[in-house]
Amino acid sequence: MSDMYWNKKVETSTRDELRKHQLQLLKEKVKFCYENSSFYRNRFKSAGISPSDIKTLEDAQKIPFTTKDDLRDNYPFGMIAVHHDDIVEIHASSGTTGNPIVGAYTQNDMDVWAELMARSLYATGVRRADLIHNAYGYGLFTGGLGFHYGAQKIGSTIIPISGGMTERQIKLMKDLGSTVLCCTPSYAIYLAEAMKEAGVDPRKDLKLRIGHFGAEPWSERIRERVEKELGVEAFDIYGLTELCGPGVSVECPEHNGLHIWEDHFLVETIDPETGEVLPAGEEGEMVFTTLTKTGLPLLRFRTRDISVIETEKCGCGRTHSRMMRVTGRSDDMLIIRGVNVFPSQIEYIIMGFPELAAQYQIVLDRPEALDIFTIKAELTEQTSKSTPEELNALKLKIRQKVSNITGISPLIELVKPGELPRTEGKAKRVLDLRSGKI
Ligand code: DLL
Repeated sequence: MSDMYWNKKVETSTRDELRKHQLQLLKEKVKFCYENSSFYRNRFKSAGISPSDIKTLEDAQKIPFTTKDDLRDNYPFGMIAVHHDDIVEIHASSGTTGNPIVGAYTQNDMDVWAELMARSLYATGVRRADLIHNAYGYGLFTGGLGFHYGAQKIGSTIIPISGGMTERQIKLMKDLGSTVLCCTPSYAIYLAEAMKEAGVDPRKDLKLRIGHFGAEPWSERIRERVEKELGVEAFDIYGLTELCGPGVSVECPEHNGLHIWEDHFLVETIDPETGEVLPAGEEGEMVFTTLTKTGLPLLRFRTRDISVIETEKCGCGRTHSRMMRVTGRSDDMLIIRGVNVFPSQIEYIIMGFPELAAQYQIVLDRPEALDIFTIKAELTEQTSKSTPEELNALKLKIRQKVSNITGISPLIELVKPGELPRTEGKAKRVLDLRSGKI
């Protein structure tokens, strides 16, 4: 039985023990932030509170929220609570404008992250003997390296294939006998389709048994499809750059929500409109406090992810509360092929091109497995008279700029002045035709 857990004592400790442990860490972290981060010291002062006001876990509610905007306004290193020399690794994800959100980690943060990823992989049945095909992107995105560190901690064999080159992915999965697949759920579906086309039958030709899918919302219908088509047991895994990356929470074999590793994170659910804290079991925006992070600790960070938290013990014996699937966001962030994109980033880019008028539209569709990302932009009266060659060169420039800033390449459609739909009220900048497509 104990072989089910990476750290049985922690994963199955009573809720009382867990809460006691959280309170101790919360008090220490609040004091640490007050003493080491001018951002938090100022926040505390303007809220009229001091670390000694935090005496219970509920007292955390006295602390003002931290938002993505705070990170953006203090880009890149304004919120770091340690000396620069103590930062050993940087990751990043999309911010709301041109600047990314920077995750800066100390060695302590890296060790915790590897530990939580090992715990997450282990909870789903990954063991030393496994061969892990890791198709999450390596680089600034936390997916690739997060799984990498966790797999190494367990001692499994990691295949750092990263994204793209699907044919080669399939060949290697087959030749090496990979047993675990890690990638976004949409790439898993794409892989399944590509296998069909290549005449590869995953159930006969591959040894896959476990799939770790996350970084974007997915549904039970996708689970049924990937399980059937790839012959894996599919697990949902959640996380964000600001907290560590993947490994904040993961599904166990009961498949009834994702266990949040509460010995490292304090989670609350709030009403996104009023900020009011909601009781367990009610849907709201998840807010996390990092209890052990040192490089860039965050108090009451608003994730904008909407979910429901359940606190009853799970059939697997773990006591850490469970978040249900993320059902949406309380801001306008889009996740396109696993990459976070804010409409404001696109607007910022479009406005930087004097050849374009101010009207644009983002169109997202999913005719097959993968998202199609199109930006329609209106030309000015003058540029609409350009030659086809000039227009092609302009398209390429816009595409490159978007790709540089967001990490994802769109299709660009340049349209005549006045061609995009006008509304009397708010402009409809995003046309998302993907929902319910898979
Ligand atoms: O997506 C970390 C990650 C990598 C998680 C690989 C799981 C697997 P970011 O790029 O910072 O980090 O994006 C974080 O992605 O706030 C959610 O909106 C969304 N997200 C992440 N995991 C899930 C999931 C990584 N399992 C943002 N279900 C988060 C739904 C998810 N949305």
